[in-house]
Amino acid sequence: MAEKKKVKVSVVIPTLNEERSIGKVLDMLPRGDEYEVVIVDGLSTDRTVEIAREKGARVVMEKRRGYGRAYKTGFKEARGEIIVTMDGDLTYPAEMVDELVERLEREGLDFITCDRFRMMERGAMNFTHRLGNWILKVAARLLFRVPLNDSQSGMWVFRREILKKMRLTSDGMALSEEIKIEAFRNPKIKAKEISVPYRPREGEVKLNTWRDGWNNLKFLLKKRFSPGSLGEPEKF
Ligand SMILES: Nc1nc2c(ncn2[C@@H]2O[C@H](COP(=O)(O)OP(=O)(O)OP(=O)(O)O)[C@@H](O)[C@H]2O)c(=O)[nH]1
Ligand SMILES: [Mg+2]
Repeated sequence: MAEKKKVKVSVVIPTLNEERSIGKVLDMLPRGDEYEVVIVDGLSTDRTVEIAREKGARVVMEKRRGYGRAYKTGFKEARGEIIVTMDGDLTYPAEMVDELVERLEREGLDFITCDRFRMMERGAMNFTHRLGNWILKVAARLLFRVPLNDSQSGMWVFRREILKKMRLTSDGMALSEEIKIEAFRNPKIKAKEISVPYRPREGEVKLNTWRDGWNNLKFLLKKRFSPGSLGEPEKF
């Protein structure tokens, strides 16, 4: 009997009511035995889950709220050696997955984070979000000495094995900066930032500018000065 081919790449996407875009995102992703898509759904009340299943994605339900919580659950479900992440809202270039995976391998990298700012399309981000992103980036650079242009990007490409070397605690949006800090601060992890296009969102905005921005800043301060207060890191 032929052995089942091993999954090489798991694309993990958290979703909360993304029915307008999730189908299009899934259509843009590469297909084949080497790939799997894991949708981590936060109990969407629209057709997100139905569409994702129709398109052949594996859907994992995570009723506990939060972007970070969804990803930590998704990482445990992923079977691929390489994990790729993105939003379900059509903002990130799903068509670049292959190219980025190839780059990770060719350059012997462990972690890639995709910078959204250098190639951002018109209308993709309003002024307030740009300002918030700038403040958070400067804070991350000052507090952790990480050479990031975009500390909040949600598109990462990494080897699953490095999760064991990371201390990931955030259940919220702050997981995005936390995973980058963990990757760039660890001398055993070869990390790089690469620019990709970033497009206007489809569907309703979920981010609460002031609440999430402030929480992300508070998180950076706690991680720097009182990491014990963040709780137990996730076990992978
Ligand atoms: N499972 C789950 N997914 C979530 C949750 N919050 C957000 N998401 C999804 O996580 C991804 C990122 O959230 P976004 O709302 O796009 O956040 P953002 O990109 O910072 O902001 P906007 O795109 O401007 O709204 C999207 O695919 C959301 O549907 C949650 O609590 N649980
Ligand atoms: Mg988004």
